[in-house]
Amino acid sequence: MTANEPVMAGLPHSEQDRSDPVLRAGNTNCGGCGMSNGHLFMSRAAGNDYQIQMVIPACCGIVTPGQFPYSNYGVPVVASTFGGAAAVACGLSEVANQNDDGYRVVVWAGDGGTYDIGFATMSASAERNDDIMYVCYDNEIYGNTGGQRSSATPKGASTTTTPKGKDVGKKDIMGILGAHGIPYATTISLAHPEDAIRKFKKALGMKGFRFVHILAPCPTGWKSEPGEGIEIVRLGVKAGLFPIFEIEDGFKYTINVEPEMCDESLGDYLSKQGRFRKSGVTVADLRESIDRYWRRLRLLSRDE
Ligand SMILES: Cc1ncc(C[n+]2csc(CCOP(=O)(O)OP(=O)(O)O)c2C)c(N)n1
Ligand code: SF4
Repeated sequence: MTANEPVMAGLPHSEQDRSDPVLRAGNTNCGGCGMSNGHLFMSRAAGNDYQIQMVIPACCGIVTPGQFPYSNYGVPVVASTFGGAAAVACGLSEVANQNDDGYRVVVWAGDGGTYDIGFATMSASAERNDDIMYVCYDNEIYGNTGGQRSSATPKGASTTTTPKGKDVGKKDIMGILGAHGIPYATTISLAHPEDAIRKFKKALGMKGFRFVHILAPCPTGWKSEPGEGIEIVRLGVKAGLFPIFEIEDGFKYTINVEPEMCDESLGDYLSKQGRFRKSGVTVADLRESIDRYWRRLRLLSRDE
């Protein structure tokens, strides 16, 4: 199967070429889109071991495949409303489990669809412990509609609805998902491929509700260089801004990447993105909340 060859959603997996990655060449994502890297890692992790079906609500990810009848996704995809994503995935996974056809059902959603508009349905699905893997590629804005703020937008970032910079910080989505007591919740760094692929494999292999949170650079909205996305993530992780950790069964916290907590990395993280320029947010403005988060994370990850 080649890029731009028509793909019917729901094609029996026996007829799919499993060497196709989830996301194929010729898609419509902007150059340097972190969401594309997320797809690549999920593809590598799935390999020939897992058949994936995706449910994608409104977001850049549902524009990605291009125009019907062509698709640049190499797996079956159902497009859903924001509010419907987790519920549709729940139905598909019930069918997959009853048919025992080996499909792993994945919701692939942006932060707008996860933190805000699809939040209620996602929470209900997590509470039921539906057998789905929910991936949030978090570009910290509503990218597809021109870059409005979401509750994932960090403090100081300019968006079309916060032109002077957002004055409050980001919602703690990992803490919220952890509080649901789901089998697995994890953050993923695109700058740490081994850890990322290990976690995707782990989540794909598990049953029940799994949550995967990716910080996904968006050069268009972040006003950053397309070639610097991975470096920006590396700086964010190094500075402690995006903690890399897992939560199992809601209580077992494991830190996977130790940050250096250095101000220089935080400064570079900010200066590489035009979205922080207007507000003039400084390293000092962010350091206190980063340190506070880490104090909590260290307590939660302590072995009793
Ligand atoms: C209920 C509803 N509200 C608003 C929209 C318009 N809309 C489509 S995509 C989008 C932005 C989605 O943002 P996000 O989930 O963060 O994904 P991204 O576009 O950044 O990839 C919005 C607001 C919609 N389709 N449905
Ligand atoms: S707007 Fe951002 S998230 Fe959307 S395709 Fe472009 S880079 Fe990716």
